[in-house]
Amino acid sequence: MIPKRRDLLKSTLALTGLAAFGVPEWILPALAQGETLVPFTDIPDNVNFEPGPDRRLLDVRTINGPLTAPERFFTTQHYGHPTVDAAAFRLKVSGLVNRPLSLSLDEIKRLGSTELEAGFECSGNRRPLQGLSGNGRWTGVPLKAVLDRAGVKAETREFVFFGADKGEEEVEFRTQKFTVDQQFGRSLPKDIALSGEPLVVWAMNGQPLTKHQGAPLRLVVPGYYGVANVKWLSEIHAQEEEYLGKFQARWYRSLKGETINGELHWKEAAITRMQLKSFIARVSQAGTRTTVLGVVLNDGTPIRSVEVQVDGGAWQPATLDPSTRAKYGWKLFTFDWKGATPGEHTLVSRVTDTAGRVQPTAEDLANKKTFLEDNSQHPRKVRV
Ligand SMILES: Nc1nc2c(c(=O)[nH]1)N[C@H]1C(S)=C(S)[C@@H](COP(=O)(O)O)O[C@H]1N2
Ligand SMILES: [Mo]
Repeated sequence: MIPKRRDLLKSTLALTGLAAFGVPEWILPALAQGETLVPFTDIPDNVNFEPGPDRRLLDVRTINGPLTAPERFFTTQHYGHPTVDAAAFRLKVSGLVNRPLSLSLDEIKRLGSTELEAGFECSGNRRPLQGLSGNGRWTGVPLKAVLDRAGVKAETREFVFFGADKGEEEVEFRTQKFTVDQQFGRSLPKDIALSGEPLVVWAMNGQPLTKHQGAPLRLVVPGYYGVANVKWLSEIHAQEEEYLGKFQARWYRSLKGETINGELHWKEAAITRMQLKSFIARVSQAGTRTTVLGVVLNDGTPIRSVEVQVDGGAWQPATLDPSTRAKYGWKLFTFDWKGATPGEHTLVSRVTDTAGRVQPTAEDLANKKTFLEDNSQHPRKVRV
């Protein structure tokens, strides 16, 4: 469904509070001045952006500022939304620590408070919708402060983060299958966990986390795919051995062919840092002007350039929105599309980072077997 102008206008009004976050006016759509959306013909009309009470996709055509409002932020998870009583809530820290902890929300907040802008996408996010993506300003305490309070023992090699959500899972072992209770769990190596960057957060965009976002507490690992950001965080376990739970070792992994010394090697790897990606989110017209707005997501490496190609022509430079400069926030870009003639067109964007990585084409990813981590250039079909 193409959002009706009235709905867009409503969301724009709802977002006027964003001025508090320093959103420049130029990025907000000038609907009052007769702006219209250019339809995307690669998005079907009947998409349900809220396919269930606990699932939501962002309609990227409604992006009109750097931060994604909580009621629009995409949401997905494996076992539904557990209810966590914030008053009775305790975060446990166990395993190879000198002082096992059981902290109330207030005790956690007293460990410190910091803010960080971070955007992320689900590793399964892909064309044509690209709706499993969003950007927030998170408030929380560095994970390191929590772990320092517990005193991490020298033998620790990684930390496992468990959510309050669980379900029954079949675990295969050779010719056997066992059905066991599994808590949602993800792990991080010691150096990343203690780097000072991951946060244990309780608020987004200045508001307490919603149930969708993992209230009362979640982990945010800047630069990583969504799966690292454990919601309804309930326990952190320090251990020496490698965690091989379903969502760490099996459900989220990539299988890619890599050519090393002229030979193809098949590599299975866990889903960790976001691969460099851009996509076109919205095209609008106001008077004689046609503006393309797009999104960049990556692991935090600075961006060198974003380019846009129209109907297979030359790559032309796009402009990065100066209000989206946060290292780990998503970046927005705009492109002034000159000479947009009525009819069908294909627009595609390509981002390059300062490490020299260039967003790959779908062809470049031909040897990626699993659908996760699809950061390929996305040719967007539009009708002017
Ligand atoms: N506890 C818990 N945390 C979880 C998940 C889950 O199933 N359980 N799903 C992960 C996945 S796959 C993604 S993409 C993000 C989605 O976060 P969001 O719903 O806030 O957008 O949460 C992650 N954290
Ligand atoms: Mo995900």
